[in-house]
Amino acid sequence: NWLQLYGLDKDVLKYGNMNRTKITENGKKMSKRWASAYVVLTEDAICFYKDLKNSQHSVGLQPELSMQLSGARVESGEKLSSRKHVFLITSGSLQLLCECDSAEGAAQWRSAITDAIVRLAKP
Ligand code: I3P
Repeated sequence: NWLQLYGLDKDVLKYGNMNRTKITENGKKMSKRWASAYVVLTEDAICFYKDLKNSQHSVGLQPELSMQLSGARVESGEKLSSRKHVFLITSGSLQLLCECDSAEGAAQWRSAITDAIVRLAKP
């Protein structure tokens, strides 16, 4: 199945498509470059893969970007974009702005990511 294609050995809590752009990396402000991504949330990380709709080459694909969720934070990103349905994930020195195609979708992602962060913080 596709989980094995991705070499994932962790439980997948949520997956789907969204757009994303880096806001800061290594604490440095980036110029925005939105890209569509296939996103997989596990218990300790959120991984952004090249959008499968735009790629026939899924086998052995590594995530383009992955964020560790331990100590991460999720908040509204509305001040950072003219787009609707956005939220910001901050993990270490990386800030990623994510855009979903509906308010409901964004709320579901925010709550799933927040739940994972809270679980990781529990002793
Ligand atoms: C940016 C591009 C982004 C936009 C950004 C623009 O222009 O239009 O999509 O972000 O707005 O600067 P360019 O392509 O010339 O770099 P949003 O889509 O999130 O609004 P910003 O400067 O207000 O961040």
